[in-house]
Amino acid sequence: MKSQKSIDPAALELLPKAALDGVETVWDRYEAQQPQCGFGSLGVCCRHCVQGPCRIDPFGNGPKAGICGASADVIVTRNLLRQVAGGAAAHVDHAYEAVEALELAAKGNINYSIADETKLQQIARGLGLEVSDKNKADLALEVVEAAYADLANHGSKPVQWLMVNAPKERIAVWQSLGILPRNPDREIREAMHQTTMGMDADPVNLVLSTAKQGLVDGYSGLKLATDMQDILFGTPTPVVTEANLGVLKEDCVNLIVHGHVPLLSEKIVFWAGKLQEEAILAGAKGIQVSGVCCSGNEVLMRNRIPLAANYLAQELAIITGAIDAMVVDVQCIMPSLAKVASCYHTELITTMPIVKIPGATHVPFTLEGADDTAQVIVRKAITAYGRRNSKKIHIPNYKQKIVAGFSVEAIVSALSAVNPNQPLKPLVDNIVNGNIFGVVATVGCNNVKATQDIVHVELVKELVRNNVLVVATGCSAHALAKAGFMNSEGTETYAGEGLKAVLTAIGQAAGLGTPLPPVLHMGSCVDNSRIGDLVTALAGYLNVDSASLPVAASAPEPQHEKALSIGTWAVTMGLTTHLGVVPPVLGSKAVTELLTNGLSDVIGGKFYVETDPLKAAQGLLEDIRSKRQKLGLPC
Ligand code: CUV
Ligand code: SF4
Repeated sequence: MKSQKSIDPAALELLPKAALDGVETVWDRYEAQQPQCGFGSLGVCCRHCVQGPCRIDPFGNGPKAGICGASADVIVTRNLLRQVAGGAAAHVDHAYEAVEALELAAKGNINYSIADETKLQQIARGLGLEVSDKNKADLALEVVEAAYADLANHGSKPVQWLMVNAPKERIAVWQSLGILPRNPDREIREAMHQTTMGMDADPVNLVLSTAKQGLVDGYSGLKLATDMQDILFGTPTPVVTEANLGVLKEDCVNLIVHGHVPLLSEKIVFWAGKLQEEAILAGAKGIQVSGVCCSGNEVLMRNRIPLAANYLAQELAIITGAIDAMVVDVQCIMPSLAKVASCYHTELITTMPIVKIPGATHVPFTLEGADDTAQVIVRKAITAYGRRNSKKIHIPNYKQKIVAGFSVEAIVSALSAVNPNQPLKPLVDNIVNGNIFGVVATVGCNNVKATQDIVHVELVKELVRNNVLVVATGCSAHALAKAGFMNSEGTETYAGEGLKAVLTAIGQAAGLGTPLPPVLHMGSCVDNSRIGDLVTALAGYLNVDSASLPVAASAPEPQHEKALSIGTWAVTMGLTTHLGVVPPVLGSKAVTELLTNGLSDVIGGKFYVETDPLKAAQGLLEDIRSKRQKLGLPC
């Protein structure tokens, strides 16, 4: 078992307090689960019918097939397909809510505005819609109609969101493999069907269906969600703020937003601003909103809200004793939060019909009643402030200054300062001349199987030292923010000479007064679509397949099914995709070989599993080097 729980100094400071307060954390429960089931870990346990559970003996002495005859290859791939479909379902559901919000906003039925007309027009043009002098509500309704058409498509047409946004070369590859997704709901339903008892027994066919789910995730989940959210709330531009638990303010009402969909958290941020006076009347200096997980990333990118904690530290945030209320929407919310909150004065508030936690207060969120709900929640936080026990409060004094908000638009605008006519040229030129050796996207979660943040931080340290530009989202971005990779001091400390020179030059040209950070925060998990857009733009500019770019992806500490779907999408984009935690597939040698090797001949990308961050960095550098070689670039 791993020796250390976290490398985050704030987490390390709070763990003894958790023990002292008698509060159990994710790490305690992880220990209690040891040893974890070997069959499950290898992916060779099947519970898809009631004759089971069945398991395959990985050492070959016991059963080689389930009761129905399913082999290890079949069981492993069926399980993987279901996991990736689970992740895709989460993202498509998220996107659907955002489409609905845009529809109601455009019809004037809810109190949300259309904040970014430029983005709306750009998306409409991409969809082939006539933009000319339409008012924004009408145009938004046409975009909404196109989105609903994807979700209600009963024919065999591939989803339009993919067709208009993906690189042409990739579309051809996916078409030849027969994995262009149609209606995303239909594809997810089909994946569930395909994996029930007595269905597909061809591991290769199951892996291809898994790849198709990656595309569902990428275009009908991530891309669609980001597009809708940018139209509604604005496309991010660079912001300066802070990260880690030190952002909590002892003398303020501390309200945490946790989860993923920004529809409620945007309103919370707004009303926390409006109701400051009430907090002051209650004896506080004001209201401090901070973020956990991807809700945190969303309101960070658009509203400069500081990041409090990533996935593994969500309980520790409450253990500071300084959180008055934590409001959650969907995904990555540990059910344990209710028990942790009950040891303090913290009010845990659930808001969604599909996320209720016994012990939490449920305040139902609807788009129509969003302002009322947000006010109720902010006032609950103010009331809870009065119940604080000052003896139980301990806020670790750790935080890092960060620059975030790097949408593709923001990156292009910074680069335009160098070359207004061809903004991508300075980036590409520096990749070509080797000042920037390559680009790696680090994404995804923390996983309790790894020391918190260590894989993110050690991997990225090595990459940027070797002049790799890193773009990050999700809890990876949190980890790197906390570790000081998202400010100009980080450039000084960590970046190799070539990278440092480029970041300094762009920072100067863009009038920032400081170098760009070596890691660009591109947003939440659905904002991985922004990374996809960047990769697509680079491939388009160079007129090459994205699979041949010196670009790779990594989920250093993945835990959620969504991270597997995002990783699968990255593989379909032709990228070598590193996983720093072993996924449950090793029970089949053939499938492991296919995912980590064979797949690259078929689709251009592959998975690369390595738990040691330094070795992983070497592996990714090697991958980038071989891509540079093939493009004839200096290595
Ligand atoms: Ni969506 S999915 S633990 S919050 S990144 Fe963080 Fe990001 Fe993984 Fe969850
Ligand atoms: Fe066992 Fe087959 Fe049923 Fe799975 S589907 S539980 S392998 S009998």
